[in-house]
Amino acid sequence: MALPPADLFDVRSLLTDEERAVQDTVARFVDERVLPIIGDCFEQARFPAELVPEIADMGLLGSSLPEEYGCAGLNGVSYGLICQELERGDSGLRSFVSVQSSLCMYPIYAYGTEEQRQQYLPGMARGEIIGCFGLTEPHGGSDPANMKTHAKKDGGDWVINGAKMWITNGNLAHIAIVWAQTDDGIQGFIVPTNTPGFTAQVVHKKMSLRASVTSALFLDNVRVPDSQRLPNVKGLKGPLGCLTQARYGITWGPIGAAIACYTEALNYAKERILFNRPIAATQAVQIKLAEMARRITQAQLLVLQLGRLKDAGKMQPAQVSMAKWNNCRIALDIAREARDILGGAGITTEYCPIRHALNLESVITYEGTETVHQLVIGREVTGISAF
Ligand code: TGC
Ligand code: FAD
Repeated sequence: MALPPADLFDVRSLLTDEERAVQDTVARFVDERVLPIIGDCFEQARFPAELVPEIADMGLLGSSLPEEYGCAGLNGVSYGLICQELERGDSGLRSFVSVQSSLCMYPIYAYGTEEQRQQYLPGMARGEIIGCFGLTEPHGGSDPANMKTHAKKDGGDWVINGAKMWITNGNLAHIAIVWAQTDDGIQGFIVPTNTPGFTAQVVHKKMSLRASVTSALFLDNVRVPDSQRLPNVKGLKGPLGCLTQARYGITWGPIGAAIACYTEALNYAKERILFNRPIAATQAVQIKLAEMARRITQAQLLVLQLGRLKDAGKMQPAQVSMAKWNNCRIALDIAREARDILGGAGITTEYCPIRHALNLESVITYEGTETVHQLVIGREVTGISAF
């Protein structure tokens, strides 16, 4: 029997019944609700906000957090599969879920008070409260330790001033998780976006992640009570701990984009007749397709082991860096190669590779650029920081 082209090593057989059910549910949603509209959304630079209630109903927001907060309580592998299937649709949709789940709900859960958890998490799981995560600043995102945004204590309040750049969901959000320097190190604040002095401005002219909202945030004497501070973490390890969760999801997501591009190129190559034979019958195209299958298979095995380590409580940030680097790279290369196999047709959004390739230019940059992750591995193996 022929092997399934996008799962040559039967990695799916290594999943539990529950994990397979999660993957199938999200896959159906993507096929039926996302793929028919996403090309147009990308062209129109429109985030499909109408899908958020369905995403929430499926339990995809904060899916790994406990049920007592209205979340699905799924394991890490299931979260990975959710990211993979959503990104098979579009990186923008996966971004929305990554930010809400790993960058906003996770810090409230991990660093917040019980009161903050009760106040925000159930509404966020229902998609009624949308969050954004403000770490990056205009002067350079790779080095967040050099943060300029600061919060000053004033009686029982904090007064926050500064600016954040490239913030996913910024103009959709009801709350922003804002990281700021204080006299006591970097701290996180839950800032309602209707607080006086807070403004969000959409970033226009993007050629990537066009079906996602990206914003600049400005904080001008934004005053919040101490009860909005996340009290259980101080220092850069607070935001970096959130990034480990989000980057983990991003190790899985680009596999979905790669599978979408590879599948489209494979089908096209079998039907495109040139020189009296399908281009799939040429050695040059077969080698390209075989190379895509090889790299997808490696990526699938890498993330499954990473997910099993995560679920066993043993996952290390450097392992996440290696998988984020590898899987963004393979997906971007596959998307560009698939675009080539489609010839001129590949430059339109009638086919997915150009959209995925453009999106993946962001995915390989955000949550730590490829170089940052390479240097994390370099530091891990040499013991010397070369940043
Ligand atoms: P360094 O000295 O390495 O670490 C400072 C403290 O943090 C701890 N730590 C981590 N903790 C958890 N997870 C990690 N991945 C961690 N990495 C480090 C570390 O143990 C230390 O703790 P302590 O207790 O000793 O203080 O810090 P560094 O200044 O040398 O920085 C290292 C570097 C360059 C790796 C870091 O700054 C970095 O990762 N830079 C990249 C920044 C980044 O990824 N920004 C992403 C912004 S958010 C985003 O892009 C969202 S897009 C979402 C979407 O739309 O999907
Ligand atoms: P820089 O840090 O200025 O890097 C420029 C170049 O220098 C890169 O090639 C980098 O690899 C290289 N470089 C950096 N340091 C070194 C070094 N030591 N040695 C060699 N080369 C180096 N941020 C958030 O906080 N929240 C969000 O929701 C969010 N969403 C995003 C959405 C999109 C669409 C995009 C594009 C970005 C988003 N970001 C977000 C920001 C993202 O995390 C940053 O773009 C990223 O961390 C890189 O920062 P930078 O763009 O300032 O590039």
